[in-house]
Amino acid sequence: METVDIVVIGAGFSGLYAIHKLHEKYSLVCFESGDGVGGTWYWNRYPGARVDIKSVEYSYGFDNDLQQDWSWPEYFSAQPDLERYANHVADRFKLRDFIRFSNPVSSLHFDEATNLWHVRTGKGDHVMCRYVIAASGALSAPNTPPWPGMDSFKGPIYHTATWPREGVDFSGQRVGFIGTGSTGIQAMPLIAAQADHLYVFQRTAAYCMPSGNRPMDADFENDWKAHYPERRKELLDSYGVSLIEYPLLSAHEATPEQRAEILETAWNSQNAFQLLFAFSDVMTDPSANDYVAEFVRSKIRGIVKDPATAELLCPKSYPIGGKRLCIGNGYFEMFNRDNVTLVDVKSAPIQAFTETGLRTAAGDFELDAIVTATGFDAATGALTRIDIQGVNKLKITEKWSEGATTYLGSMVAGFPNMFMIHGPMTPAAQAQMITAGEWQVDWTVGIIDAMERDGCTRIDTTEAAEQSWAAEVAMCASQTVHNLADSWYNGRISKGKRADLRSMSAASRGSANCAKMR
Ligand code: N01
Repeated sequence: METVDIVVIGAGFSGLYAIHKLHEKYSLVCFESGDGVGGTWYWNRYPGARVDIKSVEYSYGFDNDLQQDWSWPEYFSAQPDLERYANHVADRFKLRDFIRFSNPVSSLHFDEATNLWHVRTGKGDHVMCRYVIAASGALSAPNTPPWPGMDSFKGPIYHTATWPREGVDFSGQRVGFIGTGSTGIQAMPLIAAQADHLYVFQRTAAYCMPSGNRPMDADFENDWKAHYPERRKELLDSYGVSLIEYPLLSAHEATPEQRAEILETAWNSQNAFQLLFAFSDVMTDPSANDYVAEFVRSKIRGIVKDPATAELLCPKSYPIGGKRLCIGNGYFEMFNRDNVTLVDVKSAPIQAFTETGLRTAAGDFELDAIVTATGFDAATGALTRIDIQGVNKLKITEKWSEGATTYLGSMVAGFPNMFMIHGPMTPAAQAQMITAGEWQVDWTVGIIDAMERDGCTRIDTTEAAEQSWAAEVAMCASQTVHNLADSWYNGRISKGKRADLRSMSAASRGSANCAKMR
């Protein structure tokens, strides 16, 4: 049996950085379930996959030569460029030797007598280690609702998060698409352009603003390269780990003319999410929020020619920003195509997959292929799918049976020496995940270094600390509109997931800086 100091789970962006930070001082192994690096940007290779934060920000800041040398071809990078970047980093910093690919961790058992974790994997590896860093991703365990009859469908079923590497040709096919979140909205316009017909099965309409993606502008890039050190610091010191100018004007204080002008500017800003920061109270006051929500509904009615389709596409049941704001490239425009049909599965839910397609309460749809973009078992899923047993053989699934509890999203009481990056109740995708991942890894490395320096063998948190963090997260959540929508932020999407504020990651963005201070 092998013994190392540290096991890292996952070779996504945080895992790669953890390897880089630690491998010279400690013996280390990283287990990765895919056969390449990049995590999210390795798996999510569906058509249209693209980040919605500017790549000059959404990139590593730990090495100035790297950020000076690298050039992003577009403002908001597409998946192939992000995967290429992850591979470049793995090669440049010689990280691959530490990674065992296609080798998912299957169990983590803590041995109290030795204070060691026993790590077992799908390929049969058994490694003992002193510390575990779970960089397994907040959005990495795909969610597929268990529809009846899925096995009977004769055509292929794709999940966007496990898209075939060789791509899919939908030419001449009738395609059914389930899921109208950030992923679906990116993928569908490209599939519609190729398929014979696209049926969009919508349960909840989405707010979506234009991405404003464009080829990289040399002056913009050079300006960032000239100011990287101070901008990276600004990112780390900022509330959401992304550079945003926070407005001071309340939507209620603005005159109707000011409101119209500010919202139109935000819509055309080519800055994703700008609508949520159009006024100071969009994310905290439902009545202020409604000005912005109504503005987006008016845009949808202006873009989509068929009034009935437009009305169905208008989100009305939750505030804008309550779920993640989607960023599109021609999503609403796509519904003006003759080969796209919107199907309302809120009023007439999907009942089953059939041999030849989908059955909803309103009737049968004949399809050649079905795509699901039904999201993730977010925040906890990547961990609860591993058999994790801590002190007294306590299983993580039992510990979290009433909802996830963590301290700072980093540690779980009863699971010593195990650290999570982007764990439940961290900001996760509410922040900019590469930069947030860097500071969480730095913080974790600081703890490990201090333990080694001081001769400590075991660190744990307490249930009292978890409860106080849960209270802080709940307090932040209660002040935002996130609580007024069902989404992966608060666990109210995955079947069987406890829907309470304790599993809420979105809310902890406000607490993120507090976490950085401790
Ligand atoms: O997943 P989602 P996603 N019947 O959970 C629907 C990040 N991301 O993969 O809203 C019918 O948002 C569900 O319907 P409803 C980003 O953080 C970033 O799209 O629950 N429909 C919803 O429409 C994002 O938030 C980028 O009623 C069902 C959809 O499936 C996160 O990943 C790009 C259903 C799931 O939406 C997740 O996004 C992509 C059912 N039984 C993703 N079950 C960028 O950077 C679920 N749905 C741009």
